[in-house]
Amino acid sequence: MAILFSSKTDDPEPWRAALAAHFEDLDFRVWPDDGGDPADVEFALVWAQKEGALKHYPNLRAIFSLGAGVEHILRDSDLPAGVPIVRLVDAQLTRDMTEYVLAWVLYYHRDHHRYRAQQAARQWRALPPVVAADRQVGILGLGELGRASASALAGLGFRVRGWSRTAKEIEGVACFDGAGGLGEFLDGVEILVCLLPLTPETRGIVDGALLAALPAGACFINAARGGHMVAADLVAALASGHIAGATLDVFEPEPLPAADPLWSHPGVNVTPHVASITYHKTAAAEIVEDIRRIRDGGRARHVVDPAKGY
Ligand code: NDP
Ligand code: OXD
Repeated sequence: MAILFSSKTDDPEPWRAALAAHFEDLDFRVWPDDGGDPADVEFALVWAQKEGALKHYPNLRAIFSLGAGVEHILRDSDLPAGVPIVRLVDAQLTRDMTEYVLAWVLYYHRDHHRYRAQQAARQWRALPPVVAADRQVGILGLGELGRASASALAGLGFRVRGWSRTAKEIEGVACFDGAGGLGEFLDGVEILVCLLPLTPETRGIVDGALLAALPAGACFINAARGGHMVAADLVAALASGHIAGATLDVFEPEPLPAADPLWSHPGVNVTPHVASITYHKTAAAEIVEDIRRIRDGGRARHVVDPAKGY
């Protein structure tokens, strides 16, 4: 069975080994030196493929994303028609994202951003504590990742609310949906976390107006995509003091250019797109399960809707 691997950033070798453990007849081809007959290729594992590259394989049965996001596939205007695109849903990916979100929510909840500033000024001053039950956290996006983070925060006793496209019911989480529910969702959110997919509808959603709808002193964590955030608006909101701190894992472009002022902004923590890194062993097992289903005449479990963009 021929599988194509195409990524500028991921090392193919761990994937080759992980898939070889499942398929004795594996013919693992790495783009662009993929050798052999393109007509043999049944499946593609990709991250940001070259525009039009996948059209070269006439018998492709599914395109698997190497991550949860699929905007890096859908930005290709020359995709093969009718081939399902499958996003990654993996318990390890979800656990790692939950850890990242918990770590930074706790950082802001326990005023570490303020203590960091006090340390720089050699100031010894205890700030009045706020208990978790009085802290309002909001999650933009209640999918695989957002839901897990929201539930974990609720389990720690936070007041948690979440926002999604369609209505949800999640124990311990106040759920809001649709454009009409966004204003009510934002009202009073002191720590905002973005876990949305990047689509035409969500691009630029975290702009000046959205940040202004948060209470003064709110903090922002972006673990989704750089394109969700209007960086200039965030910098302005930090400068005015309305936003007290931001943790950013994702940027446009990536890597964040060395000259970008966000690197040295005292109110910003930068991490290099590591909130949840795909772990090839568990991710490969999920992809193998879907390949088996397709070869048995079924369909993959997490096929995206190109019209929605996720
Ligand atoms: P899902 O597709 O499972 O969930 C997406 C959620 O966003 C859903 O709740 C969906 O609503 C909601 N949503 C989508 N569009 C809108 C909209 N227009 N208005 C309101 N809500 C909307 O995605 P995942 O949870 O698996 O992943 C989320 C994103 O996290 C990925 O797309 C990726 O960009 C990012 N990510 C970042 C990583 C990192 O290391 N920084 C690692 C992994 C992922 P509904 O439920 O109604 O459909
Ligand atoms: C993903 C990512 O989408 O790592 O999985 O960003």
